[in-house]
Amino acid sequence: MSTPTNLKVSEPTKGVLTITLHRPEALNALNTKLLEELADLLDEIQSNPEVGAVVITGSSKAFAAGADVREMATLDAVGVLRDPRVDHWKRITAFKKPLIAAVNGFCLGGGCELAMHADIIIAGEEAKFGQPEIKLGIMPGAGGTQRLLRAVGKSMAMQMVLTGEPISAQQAMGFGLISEITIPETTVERAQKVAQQIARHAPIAVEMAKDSVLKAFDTDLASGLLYERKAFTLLAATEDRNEGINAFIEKRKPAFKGC
Ligand code: CO8
Repeated sequence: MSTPTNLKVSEPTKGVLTITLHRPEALNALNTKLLEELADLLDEIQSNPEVGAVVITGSSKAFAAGADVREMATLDAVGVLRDPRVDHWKRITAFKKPLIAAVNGFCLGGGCELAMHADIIIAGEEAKFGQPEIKLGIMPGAGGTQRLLRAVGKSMAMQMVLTGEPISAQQAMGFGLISEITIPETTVERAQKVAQQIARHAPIAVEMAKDSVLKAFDTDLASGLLYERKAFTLLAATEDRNEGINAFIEKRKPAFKGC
């Protein structure tokens, strides 16, 4: 993969890789190039055993202010239909390792949709979450009507999507869109701490646990419980499961190997 120009990527530290969206001139607006670089990077990380979890963040002013409106203005209906970003979003959705969004500042439109692709969102107290597309005569197109509804419920999702007005980090916390509020200076650090905690666990168990929780979004309870049970049973075939249980019994720290 060539070096990304719209992302800053850390070396893995304690099993955690940090990706920083970097288009300061456009408040990290998600253009095709940025999304392609992100999707390529996540594809690559997928098979890197040194990475147990990923933190994605932006700047103190903006996590991301949405899709790139200037680029969108160049697309007609066929252009939107054939938009390569649809495939990039699919690849981001398919990422199997835990993804934690550390959000400060504006988190709008496609930016909010990207944050909602994360498994956990931790936000600074000044963060603003919104789906302002309606003000542009369009609507959310990368999951904003679906994932937002599942995160905050019908009434608040409708209010955000139909008025285009953002909500504060405190409101986002109250509605369950995010899991923690921090002071802005410590948002990334806190997300990295949570990611490190996750990255210490058995990788296959983490992957299956994430997969099972996500299954709840698109299945009924009985099917979800069956799915969970099968994943739980499969884990019994891993060496890490024996290691985890034996380490507990022997009162020592487990040494997981990812198999
Ligand atoms: N796209 C392109 N450029 C942007 C964007 C954007 N989304 N947001 C900000 N910028 C640029 C501005 O144009 C400006 O550039 P310049 O200095 O060259 O004029 C620079 O970033 C700084 O922005 P502002 O001067 O506007 O900064 P303010 O602090 O005054 O305002 C706001 C910040 C409130 C965030 C304001 O910039 C704003 O309203 N931005 C647009 C927000 C928006 O409407 N987002 C939704 C976009 S549509 C979308 O996300 C649809 C997703 C569908 C995905 C489907 C994929 C298949």
